[in-house]
Amino acid sequence: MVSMKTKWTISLSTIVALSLLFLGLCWGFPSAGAMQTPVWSDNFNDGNLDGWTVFEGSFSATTLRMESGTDLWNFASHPSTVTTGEWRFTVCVDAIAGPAVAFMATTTSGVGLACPSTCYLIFLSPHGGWIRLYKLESGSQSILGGYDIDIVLGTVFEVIVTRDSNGQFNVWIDGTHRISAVSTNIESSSYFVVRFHEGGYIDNIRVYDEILTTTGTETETTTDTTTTEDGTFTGWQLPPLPVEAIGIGIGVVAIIILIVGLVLLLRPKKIES
Ligand SMILES: [Ca+2]
Repeated sequence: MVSMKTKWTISLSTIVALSLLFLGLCWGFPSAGAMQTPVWSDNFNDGNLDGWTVFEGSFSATTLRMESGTDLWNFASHPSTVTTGEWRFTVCVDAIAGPAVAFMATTTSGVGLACPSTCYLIFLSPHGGWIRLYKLESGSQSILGGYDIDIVLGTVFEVIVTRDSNGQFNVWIDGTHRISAVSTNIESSSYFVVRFHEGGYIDNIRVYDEILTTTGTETETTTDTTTTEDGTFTGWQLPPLPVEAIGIGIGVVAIIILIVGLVLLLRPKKIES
């Protein structure tokens, strides 16, 4: 009876070990491409402005977002060469003149409203009562599309801009499709430029080289937004978790499972007497 019981115990532990090994091998190779990786992104949760060049006024990231100073003009740029794909960001409008975000700029030169002088930009204006997509070429402005909206100071907008290889733009504001336009005048980009007047902020910038959004916000359910910093809750999604962190987490779990499986397989067997 003792011998039978010992044999049964060994075979059960072997089954458990093989199962754990199988699980470990499966978990060690997570399916690739589950989430699209941005070409570049910044959520400022590291509290710094690394990668940015402030070329007028001031900005701070101590609130874990890119907060404009209160100068009349505040400009900053980040390298960005994407010309077809998707640009996402959260922007807080907190001054009557309103901010502008140039997502495809070939230069950081220009003055005031004509800076950057060659770019496509989204301009949110409480003063004008609209949100518009502009094209600037050598400082000359033209409106590609827009809509009227009363903007209360302090309002936070979730903006998604897409542009395909035919120059077709689509703009979603807070999940609603608002602007459709076509422009092929500018086909290169060197910078992403933010322009603020007397305050406001931008956060959760993500730039992709392919279009993910075609029907509104459905793809937004898997992305991050501001949930934990300074008590400002602007969405229900989880805080940003990089794909790399998920991969490392899965890898660590897989290694632990493999080790446990190996220990069970290789442990000293009971010798029948
Ligand atoms: Ca942030």
